[in-house]
Amino acid sequence: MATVKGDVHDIGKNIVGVVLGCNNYEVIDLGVMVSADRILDAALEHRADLVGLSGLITPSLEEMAYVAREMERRDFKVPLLIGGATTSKAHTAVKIAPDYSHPVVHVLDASRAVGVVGALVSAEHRHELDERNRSEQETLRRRYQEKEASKRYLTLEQARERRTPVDWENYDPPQPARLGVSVVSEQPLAELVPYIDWSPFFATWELRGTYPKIFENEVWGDKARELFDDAQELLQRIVAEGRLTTRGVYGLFPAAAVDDDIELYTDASRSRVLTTFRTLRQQTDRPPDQPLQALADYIAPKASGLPDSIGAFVVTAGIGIESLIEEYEAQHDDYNAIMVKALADRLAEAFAERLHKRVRDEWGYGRDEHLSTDEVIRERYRGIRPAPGYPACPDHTEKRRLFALLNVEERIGVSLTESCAMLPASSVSGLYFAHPNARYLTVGKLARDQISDYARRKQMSVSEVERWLAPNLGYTPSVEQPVEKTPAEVGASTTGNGR
Ligand code: B12
Repeated sequence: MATVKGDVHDIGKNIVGVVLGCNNYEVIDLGVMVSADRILDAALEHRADLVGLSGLITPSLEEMAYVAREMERRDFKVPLLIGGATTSKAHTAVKIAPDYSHPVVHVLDASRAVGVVGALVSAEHRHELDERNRSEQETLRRRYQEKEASKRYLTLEQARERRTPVDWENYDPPQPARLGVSVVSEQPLAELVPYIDWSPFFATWELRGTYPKIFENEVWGDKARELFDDAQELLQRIVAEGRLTTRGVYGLFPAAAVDDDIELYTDASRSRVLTTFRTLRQQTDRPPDQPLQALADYIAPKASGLPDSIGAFVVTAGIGIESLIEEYEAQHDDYNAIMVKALADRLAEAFAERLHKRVRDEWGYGRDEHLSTDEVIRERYRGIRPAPGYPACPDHTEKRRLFALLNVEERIGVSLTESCAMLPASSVSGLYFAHPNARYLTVGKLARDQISDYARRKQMSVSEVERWLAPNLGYTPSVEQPVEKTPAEVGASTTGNGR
């Protein structure tokens, strides 16, 4: 089992490993950021009965399909299991399973892993599961194709004409107290605790429900309470001993929208462009009264002459996490080793929330907000902070621009992998939009004209953009002529999803 190359998330994989271990399976866990070669070499070396892949972000989906193709090329026969937050039954059926002749099974969560693995290693049940899985995947592929064929797209030009209507004439953009980059060298952990949104914490452990109502659940309320108490104990230790270090960097910049791009300027004179963020616009046809949105719609157009601004940030709560995890692993305490990661993720999100509050204050419009912490967690404030990778901005490579803009690695030690995952894992990045109408949106599927326009704007090749935005393509990209590689060349390949 491994988290694929370029990806750093492993809570889900680790939970599955523990559950399988408890059921007497021997799990060889190769960790995170593992290349196809290493996974498959290890599978041969250990004579594995199954190979399992995990991933959190969409670029990992392409890497998983690559591993499947490599399994086919290297003549593997063992089943391939696919899991992780970014994966789905449909994607596995459409994009991964067709590349490997042997069973490729998507496993939704840890509770299902034991049943699936049990069936796949049993001579009696393997065939039955394989048949059922193949026929289900066939149906999913057909449905996917039908759905895709029925989608209608507007041209990019038409879509731009239907951008989000914003009354710029009557808008007075708030002016930040200070422009430029600021570093939060350490945000005290104790101040972040009240900003923790606990509901996703329970989801990590497969307990559905919102905090604190979850404690009233008749079936798993007691379990949730027990988990919460354990988490509080560990959290107190982390805070008291300062076992995790938080760091953040953020900046506010003069900005203007030019079509779907957002230009950032070096100073208030707006004479020199510092960098440009590229946004993507919805293109699937919808009723005439509905706009086709892009995040750039929430920044005042350059032609308006309004002095608007945009913000950008990266926060981490994962510095120092390794020593804590190693401590628990040395005691064979898998439960707390996973709990540490779950808490660091919560602290990273809490830090993002806390920093957003501070930025709204510095921007001016947040000072008369008067929201309780709970209302802040429920995002009742003005403005949004979309994160590259989320449905409003599905292109992970925009993080490279963001990291360069804020000089993130040098300032706070957070780096990007070849798939644009952030290291340490418990990190969050995003942009700040202050307009009161700004909303999270889903870009959805895109047509060929937008992809080639976007590629031109980003100075990337169309095929490269197609690889990064694979889940958003509303068409099948033209197949590139495969280049025959010798095994040695394949082994030497180090490029990630830019492959
Ligand atoms: C918690 C969370 C985070 C946390 C933790 C992430 C981390 N440590 O890596 C934080 C807040 C830090 C975070 C950050 C980001 N996130 Co986030 N995050 C989530 C969230 C809400 C839950 C994921 C999770 O931990 N689930 C709990 C675990 C236990 O579940 P799991 O991983 O799916 O594993 C289960 C199954 O999948 C299965 N399984 C997993 N692996 C395997 C392997 C095998 C072999 C098998 C059989 C089964 C199996 O069993 C597991 C246990 O049940 C999801 C949304 C969602 N609801 O899924 C978004 C989500 C994963 N995040 C997303 C994104 C984009 C990001 C960011 C890039 C955003 C940003 N710019 O800051 C960053 C990236 C972080 C990084 N380091 O690079 C996207 C990813 C999809 C995409 N478009 O790329 C999601 C899907 C949100 C969305 N709807 O867009 N995130």
